[in-house]
Formats: sequence, C-alpha cells, structure tokens
Amino acid sequence: MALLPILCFPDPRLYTVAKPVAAVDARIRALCRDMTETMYEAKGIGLAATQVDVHECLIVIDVSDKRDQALVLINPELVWRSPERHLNEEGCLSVPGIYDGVERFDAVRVRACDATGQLRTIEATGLLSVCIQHEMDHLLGRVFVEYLSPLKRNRIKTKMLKAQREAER
Ligand code: K1U
Ligand code: ZN
Repeated sequence: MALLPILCFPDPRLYTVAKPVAAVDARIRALCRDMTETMYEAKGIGLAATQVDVHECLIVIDVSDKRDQALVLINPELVWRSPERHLNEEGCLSVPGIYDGVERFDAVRVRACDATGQLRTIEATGLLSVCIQHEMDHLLGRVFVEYLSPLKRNRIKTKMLKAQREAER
C-alpha cells in the first residue's frame, strides 16, 4: 500500500471533471486501498480520486467513530435527493485548516459499484450524506469553497498560496 500526495487548493487539477471507471480491475482495487490508507492517515472522513490527481469516478468514505467501516463508491450516481436542505460545517483535505458552512440536501440515495464491482444502493443521511455530496462535487471538479462568497474564496486562495510558498522555502 502507498500514501498518495493530496492536491491543495487552488491547484488547477482540482477543477478536472473525472471520467467513469471503465472496469473494476486490479489497478482500481489497488487505488481503493491506497486512497483509504491516505484518507485515514490524513484523518479525513472522505477522499475523492480527483484529490490524488486521478481523474476517474472513485470515492472512499469512512464516517464511523472507530474508523473501521470504509465505503468505496465507484461511478456514483445520485438517484434521489430530499427536498429539505441544511447548512453544514465542512472541511476539505485539499483546503487544510478552512471550515465553513455549505448547504446540502439532508438525505440522498446513491447508486455505485463497490470495490468488488457489485452495484449497490446507499441511502444516506447526516454526515454520510454531506460527505457523499462533498466527494461527488470533487469528481465534477468542484471544491467546497466555490459555494462561499467571492470575497471569502479569494481570501482563502491568498492564504493557501502563501502557506504553499512558505512550505517550499
Ligand atoms: O474531501 C475531503 O477533502 C475530505 C473531507 C470530507 C468532508 C468533511 C466534512 C464535511 C464534508 C466532507 C474531510 O475529511 S475534512 C477533515 C475532517 O475530518 C472533518 C472536517 C469537518 C467535519 C468532520 C470531519
Ligand atoms: Zn474535499
């Protein structure tokens, strides 16, 4: 297994729209394992392939307290969303240290393949629902800061670029 480097906002590669996974083969299963290990090591509750510079529709998530219930969603498709929406505090491993409110559907139903290639339907509420919507946005090349005001987004961009310049020194 391997830890994968996570792209940081405003890296232009985060705006790439992912392509469907053609086949759940050994390469994809290895990517699922590496992404799960990377998510746990970074102390995240989710990770999209886009964030590790792989532009295929694959997400890993674990919102369990014990961090022992990893979910793999390959080619996820939103098949239902609740009419109710809610403002939730979100963070992102690609925008370290920034947390802000984003409005999301309260509940979603998603169809996706698991790591064995089997098609499953997931009914999600609460943090799982928020995390699925956040990760599916990554696959569309959308980072959560896009939902914030241009003023906030520009401040975050400036802060991230400064932190990246200082880290390179
Ligand atoms: O996509 C990512 O970068 C992972 C992201 C997922 C996420 C967190 C919170 C709301 C929506 C999506 C993270 O894991 S950020 C770090 C984190 O563990 C966390 C932050 C806020 C609340 C709960 C967890
Ligand atoms: Zn994110």
